[in-house]
Amino acid sequence: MEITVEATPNFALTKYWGKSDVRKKKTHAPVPATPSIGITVSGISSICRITLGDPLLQDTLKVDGANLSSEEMRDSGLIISALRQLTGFTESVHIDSFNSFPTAAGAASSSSGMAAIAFGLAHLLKVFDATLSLTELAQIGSVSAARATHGGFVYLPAESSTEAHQLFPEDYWKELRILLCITSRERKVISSRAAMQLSQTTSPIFPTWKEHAERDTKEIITAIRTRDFERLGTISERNALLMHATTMTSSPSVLFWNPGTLAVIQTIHELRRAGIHAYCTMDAGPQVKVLYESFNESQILDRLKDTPLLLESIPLRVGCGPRIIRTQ
Ligand code: 2P0
Repeated sequence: MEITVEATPNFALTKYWGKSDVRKKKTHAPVPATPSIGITVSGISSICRITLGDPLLQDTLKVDGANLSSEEMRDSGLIISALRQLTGFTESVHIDSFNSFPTAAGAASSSSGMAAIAFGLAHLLKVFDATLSLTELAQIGSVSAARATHGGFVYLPAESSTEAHQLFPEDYWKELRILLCITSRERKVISSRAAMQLSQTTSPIFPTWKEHAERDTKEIITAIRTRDFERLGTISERNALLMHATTMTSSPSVLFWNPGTLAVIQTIHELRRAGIHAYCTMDAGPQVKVLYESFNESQILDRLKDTPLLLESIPLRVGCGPRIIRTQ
């Protein structure tokens, strides 16, 4: 049995950064310490082929053509174990996953990768939402993947009892665009998981971050509801900067940015001073996601052409959740 699926990343407008002390009751999936709102994008994706094989073989996972070690397979292994417990299936699992964008570099590849694995396996094994929701299954592997199991604008509460769910569908705000500005293709030196734990345990501003994260998330929901772009952009940028401030003030300090990150942020600030509304958000890596409305696209792309150290910029739209490409 084989299935090929596609899932796209979910970029946070307000960030999940830190874990709660509690876990999901049924699956022990981690629960975020801060609520987050993210957009599932279209234009880049993780494509994942999953095959079930001889029960005597070991599970395998390849990402972008390279075999991962059993240590690196930990997150997908947790999803597979949860499904083995639930359904009793005995076959080995073989996953071959490709990202059309840099892996583990702050472009949310774990959100799309884990969402694809959870979605593909749930379909192969016919585990539907009544037994175990796809959202919770993905969250076992990576918390942000819970958001990537839905399309459009997705809310992930900081609670164990409420799941990530869609607030507004992908066609809700047709002019909204996200420009993925790639400033490095290297894997990051510290994982999101380790960096957020460090922020949570050592940054003196973590309590302030948590407080603002809750407020920002409430406010951004209103901004989306009223399609108030300036408000959405302002809150997103401030929320990202505060999240990065917690990493910079950790012990030891973690700086995800590179000179290209700063160059893009400065260009966007210049554009704003010139009256063009565009805003930056960054996740756990050096890439910048620029939020803008479609009618400003040519001016923004034109201005960014001259930005030093920017390797590539990819315009993205709001997209739908995972889909099946082929079953065999
Ligand atoms: C987010 N990030 O909300 C935030 C913003 C990065 C910065 O979710 O430990 O790979 O697997 O739950 O989901 C990245 O963290 O971490 C992330 P785990 P994950 O998108």
